[in-house]
Amino acid sequence: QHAPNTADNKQAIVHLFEWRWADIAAECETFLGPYGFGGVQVSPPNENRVIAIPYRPWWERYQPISYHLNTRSGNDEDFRDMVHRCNQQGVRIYADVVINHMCGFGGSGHGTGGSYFNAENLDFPAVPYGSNDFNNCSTCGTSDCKVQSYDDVNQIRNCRLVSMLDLNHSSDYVRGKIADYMNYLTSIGVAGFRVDAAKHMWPGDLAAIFGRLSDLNTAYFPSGSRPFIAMEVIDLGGVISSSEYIHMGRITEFRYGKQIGQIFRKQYGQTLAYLQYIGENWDKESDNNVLVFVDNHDTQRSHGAGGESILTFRDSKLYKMANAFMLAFPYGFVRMMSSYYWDQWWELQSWGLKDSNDWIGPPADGSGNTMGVSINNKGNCRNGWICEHRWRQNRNMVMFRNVAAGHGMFNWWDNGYHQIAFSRGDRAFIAINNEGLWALDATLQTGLSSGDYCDVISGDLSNGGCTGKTITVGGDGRTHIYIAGDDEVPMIAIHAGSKV
Ligand code: ARE
Ligand code: CA
Repeated sequence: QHAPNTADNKQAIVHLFEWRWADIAAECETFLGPYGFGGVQVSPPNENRVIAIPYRPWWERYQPISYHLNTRSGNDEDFRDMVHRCNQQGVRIYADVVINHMCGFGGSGHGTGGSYFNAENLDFPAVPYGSNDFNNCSTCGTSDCKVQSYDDVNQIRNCRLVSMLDLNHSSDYVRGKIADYMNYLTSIGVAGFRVDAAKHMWPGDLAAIFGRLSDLNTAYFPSGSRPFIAMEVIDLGGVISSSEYIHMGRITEFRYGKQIGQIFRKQYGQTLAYLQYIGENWDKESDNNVLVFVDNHDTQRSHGAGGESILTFRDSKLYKMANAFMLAFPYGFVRMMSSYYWDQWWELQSWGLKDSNDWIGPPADGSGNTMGVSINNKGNCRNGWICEHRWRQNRNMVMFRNVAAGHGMFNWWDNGYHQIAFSRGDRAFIAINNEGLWALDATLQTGLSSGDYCDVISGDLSNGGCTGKTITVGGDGRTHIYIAGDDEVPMIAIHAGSKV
């Protein structure tokens, strides 16, 4: 379904990419709950192939070996503990489910949970799946069984995505195994799924699998609640359209992050003024059908789509501005990215520059065990974890979005170029200045009731005072906004919950 099953109608989630379950549980209790986050997308919880060359890349988790919950993030017990503790805080867990395929062809060994597999014979006894459960080269039709052309629907769906053994979802048995796995997750208390590589599965097969899903666990959700579904369909035009999937749930709207990146980077003559029309009024799927994000774990390392336009933590100023816009504007269900750091190594390939370190896995010890997230007394993450979601500007805009929920966009203002402002009914107001040189200096309608408001970009409301700028709104709802062009983070955001 399209509704995310968040508690208290909360409006945004965060992808804690590669985090351990124990760390996520603690984060729900100490941070995500108190700051109004609706949920967490977690890395695939099921057992995966252990890749040694390169050494323990992040992408090994997209190569399933079984549906046992045993990975570098933790085991079954850790996962259950996390789901329970997060739900107790009103923070939902969304599992990334890799159901299009098993691991890459060739070789044999043991997965992260110790299960044996043979990827030469297509044997995964811990499920069990055998060679009959996979698409064969004749249903696919290419010489090496791999997807070779993204112009051929049959290849995309029946061939191996970068060599990974492609499950035959027309089989009742395969559908049953996948549904059992997903039902096991919801029985624990998971609220929904990010469905990996949905583009590579036939919509009819997915509908049959989703039709077998149980209602959510009534210990945490009203009876009859259905799992939230967000399908990974990269649709930048091409033979497969996101519209084939939206009757079943939301799709990941990749055009959004690409366009947001282009606009904030001022590429191709684009300006912030255009943002007024972003969403269904432009070329995208409608509000209720999309999951939106500035970057994700693929696009931040050029694996998915969007190329060099994508904004990430490496461009922190623009990234904060893009996230703030996304969280302020009423379009889509919002997902924030939370990353770990790696050193890039750019090398020239025939098609252009490539980061040859894009495979590097999460911070780990010498034996490849993922390291815990440590947090200093200022609330910032250390030892390689970036924690964009903890940056004040990002974190406070989550509350802005919650406070503004249900209110449309009003009082749009722009200078024709890179300065914009708008309100969300009488609940919230934001102004962004991406001119660089020129100040934003204008008297604007905020839609808010008169009073003093704490700007949640430059500070926090604390003990009735504001640690940042205070903005005074007059009886007519107007205020004078001044944002210097070279401000550290050139934005102002105030809302009904930030009244001093
Ligand atoms: C790895 C190695 C391969 C090796 C393979 C098997 O990199 O060289 O052959 O293992 O041994 C991730 C990584 C892959 C990795 C894989 C498995 O990105 O590099 O392969 O894990 O370990 C397409 C798909 C889309 C997919 C993107 C990345 O349509 O579904 O490619 N995204 C998801 C995940 C990824 C994950 C997988 C799927 C696989 O988010 O993290 O892969 O489970 C156009 C098309 C898009 C296409 C895009 C990029 O825009 O329209 O459809 O996306 O190009 O090719
Ligand atoms: Ca497939």
